[in-house]
Amino acid sequence: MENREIAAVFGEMSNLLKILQEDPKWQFKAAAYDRAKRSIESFPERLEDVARDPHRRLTDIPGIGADLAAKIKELVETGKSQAHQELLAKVPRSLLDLLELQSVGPQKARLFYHRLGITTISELEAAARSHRLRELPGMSAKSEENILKAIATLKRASGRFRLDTAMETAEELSRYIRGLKGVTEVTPAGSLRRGRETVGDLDLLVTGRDLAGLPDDLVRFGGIADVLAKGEDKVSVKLSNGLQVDVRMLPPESYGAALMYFTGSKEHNVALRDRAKRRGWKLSEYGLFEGDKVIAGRTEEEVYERLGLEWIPPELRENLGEIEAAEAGRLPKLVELDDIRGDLQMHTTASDGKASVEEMAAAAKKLGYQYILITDHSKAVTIANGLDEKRARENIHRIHAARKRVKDIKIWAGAEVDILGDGRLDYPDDVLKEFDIVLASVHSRMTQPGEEMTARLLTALRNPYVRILGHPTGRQILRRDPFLFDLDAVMNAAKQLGVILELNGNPERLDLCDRHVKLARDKGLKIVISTDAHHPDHLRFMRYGVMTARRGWMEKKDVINTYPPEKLLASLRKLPA
Ligand code: DGT
Ligand code: CA
Ligand code: CA
Ligand code: ZN
Repeated sequence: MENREIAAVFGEMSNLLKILQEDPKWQFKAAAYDRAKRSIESFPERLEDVARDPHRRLTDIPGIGADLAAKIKELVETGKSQAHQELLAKVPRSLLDLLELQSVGPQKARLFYHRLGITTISELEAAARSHRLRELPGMSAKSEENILKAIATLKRASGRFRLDTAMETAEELSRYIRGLKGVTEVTPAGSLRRGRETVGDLDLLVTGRDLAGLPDDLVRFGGIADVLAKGEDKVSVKLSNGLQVDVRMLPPESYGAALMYFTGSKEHNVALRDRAKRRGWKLSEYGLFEGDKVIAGRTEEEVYERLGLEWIPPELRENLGEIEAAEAGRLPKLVELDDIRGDLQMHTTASDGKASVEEMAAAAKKLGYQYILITDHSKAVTIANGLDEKRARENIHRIHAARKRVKDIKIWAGAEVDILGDGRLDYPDDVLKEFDIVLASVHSRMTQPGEEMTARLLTALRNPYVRILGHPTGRQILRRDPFLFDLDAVMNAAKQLGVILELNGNPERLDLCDRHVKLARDKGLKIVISTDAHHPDHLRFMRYGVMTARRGWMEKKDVINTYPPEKLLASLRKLPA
């Protein structure tokens, strides 16, 4: 059993306790399960290995006491937890689906279940449409509307997985396959290789010597829920997290052509096939052919070259101008993860982060960074323990103190200041001027009409202390749509005022999205790629931000956190004298 599966069981137990509110100690127990879930999600080793190792103790893991350790052992050994099953038996299973909806937590699910007998998303939708929800305590016509929107978003998203889930799953499965007999190479293709923000299914390509035994070995992978097809050169499985994986076994002679074909996109492939046809050739997953003769196929580079093209990075393969650019030798030299020198959005225990300034700085140093900006929340974001003016000043002192203790990395004192409903900021200017760099973001009243949101953002940008606009559209992947507003106008204002737009690289957000990044690039705007880390491990989300920037055609020079520290500071808007 994988860590994420164990974490998911604890997450469900917490939710069930909160929905039922039967257990006399439900609040206490739910909090313990939540803590354990978070701890397990960020634990770097497989719990199963720790549990089976006689020299290790699960109770050494933060948030895991004797009781939870016993439950982990039980899960690892039997695949089930008795306590979890008992809780599940008390309510219809489908009630938990409601929690997938943005704005529905355990309290609301409990309310809908107890007052209206709602047990499924479609029953909830019917109740919202017939205006039965607004009668309930704490609900209104507006909250009914929000629930209908959330249901629509979920329906649209169904069947797709976030990039990070797909990536982690692909890496785990690839590691397993690489260890199997005869395998020399495993490469993820499809939308994952192109770095799309969501992935429909995984496409893994495998090559090697004598792969005859591979299908049988492959289906022994622990996380498989169902084998959908098992042939000589293709195996399709469904994993326990619902993700489908197509694994294809290929001969080395055509590996490049196959990699190109299965990387896609389909639109890119179609355009390349036409190009081959115009030259009297045929391009398929087996190679580039002149009549029956293969003229290229072993590597992607040789296929592109024969077609008169530079090799095109997978992130650009959407038939959105990359083929023309490759023909003209004008492909952008895309930004790379190695170019990144620092991270300009992260939270600490001062607000809702899980680590201290020193711990965040130490983790950033391990990544080779030269600087970080600490950006705790301001007071309006009460759910994230935002800081009032006094605590913000204390936090600046704390950051300055950490600066003296941690060598070889610049630690800048910043804030993620809330943009209030009317566009004013959540701190007065005399507090704003104390920070090295101020980031401003919207976290409330996200459903304002478009004109109001546009005016709100423009007002915020005009505040001379705002240097960066955080997660500009507010969307959350597979959960929440972007705010309605005139992004074009906001981008133009940012350009004129010298405000940098953030590409929030947290895989829940990726905001700006790839299309918007491209729009920013076409306008000549620079961006900063930040992780919005709430834990040292989250600094690694940078890879997803970089992939998205690459999908938006961004080069190193367009991304300010590839600059050395002095140049970065000089590239920000000048502060008032
Ligand atoms: P996904 O899985 O929905 O996130 O997106 P992809 O791009 O991974 O699509 P998928 O898994 O259906 O197919 C993988 C690749 O195989 C795709 O990117 C291009 C190639 N491919 C699939 N079907 C076709 C097709 O009908 N024509 C062409 N030319 N290529 C195809
Ligand atoms: Ca796919
Ligand atoms: Ca596929
Ligand atoms: Zn934020």
